[in-house]
Amino acid sequence: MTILTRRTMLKAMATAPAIGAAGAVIGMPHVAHAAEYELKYGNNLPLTHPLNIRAQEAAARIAKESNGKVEVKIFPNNQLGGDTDMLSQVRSGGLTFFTPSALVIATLVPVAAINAVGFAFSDYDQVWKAMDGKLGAHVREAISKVGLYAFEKMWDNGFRQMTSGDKPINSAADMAGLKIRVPVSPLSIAMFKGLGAAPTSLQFSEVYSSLQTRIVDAQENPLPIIQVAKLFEVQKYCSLSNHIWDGFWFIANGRAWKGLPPDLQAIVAGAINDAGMAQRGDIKALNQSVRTDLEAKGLAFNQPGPDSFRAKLRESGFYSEWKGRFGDEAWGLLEDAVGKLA
Ligand code: X2X
Repeated sequence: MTILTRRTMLKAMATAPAIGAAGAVIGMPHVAHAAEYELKYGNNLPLTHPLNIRAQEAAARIAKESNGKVEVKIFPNNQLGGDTDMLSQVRSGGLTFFTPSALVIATLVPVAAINAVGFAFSDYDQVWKAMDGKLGAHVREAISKVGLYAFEKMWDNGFRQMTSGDKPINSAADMAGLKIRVPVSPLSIAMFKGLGAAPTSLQFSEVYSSLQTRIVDAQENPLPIIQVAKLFEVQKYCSLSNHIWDGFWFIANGRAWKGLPPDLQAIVAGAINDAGMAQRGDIKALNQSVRTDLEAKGLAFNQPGPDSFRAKLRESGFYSEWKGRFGDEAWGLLEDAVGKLA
């Protein structure tokens, strides 16, 4: 008798066909033999999110430019488990690629959460200058020290906004006691506690159901995620707080990456970094158009100013505590990009 556990099911799914296989590449001659390098990429987002759309383009380009030698198989939407599972799989080599949010990889590489300090970045010019510059280089270096390779161009998640079920959040005072889901991330927990809320860490795979069953009353994510994960079905209000800028590090298992010959590394890195740049453009455009769609679907929007939140975070000691945790070097690089914070 075969007993199907969650583990054995996940294993079975890992061998099932995934999107992005070489066969899906338009105009490619049929290649009878398997690719020399079969690289698995897992992520936590629905197929319709720009991250998956651009990743499929990258996979097709890699298959083509490598003449079928490299095949990237994509497992979207938590098919291989939640963030915590995928992070351990990419460390062990079970997965070659994963795109954790900066918040999530910070469970392993604490300094990676530096871009998510509350109300630090005010616009995308600041964000990309920092993340493509010294601050990003500092984080990539830290990621390399735990045996992972981070591609040069970070992908965009977006500015995080709050949604809630009972009442809109107009100022920091409305956060008191709010049961809000946050990612599995020490910084998110500390920040929402600092704001007076009652945060719970849950993997993204559990967000919809935990809102539906009212385990939590609120969550926070960029608008494109609220749209593609259909969170508007289980939330009523959206407060445009822009409280965190969040991005995804495209990371590879270090041994698998070093095992690719340099010419193939160049092909893979070129395709992934270019796809990341295009994905940034997609998210920026979506942030501007998605609100109208979500309003039509019943979400009521408001736009609280940042001042009451910033004041509350200062008062609770959030900035000084995290300055100490990140250290002077990283904090200095952040402040070079955004101005004085604490
Ligand atoms: O879990 C989330 O909220 C998400 C999808 O934004 C991250 O990956 C951090």
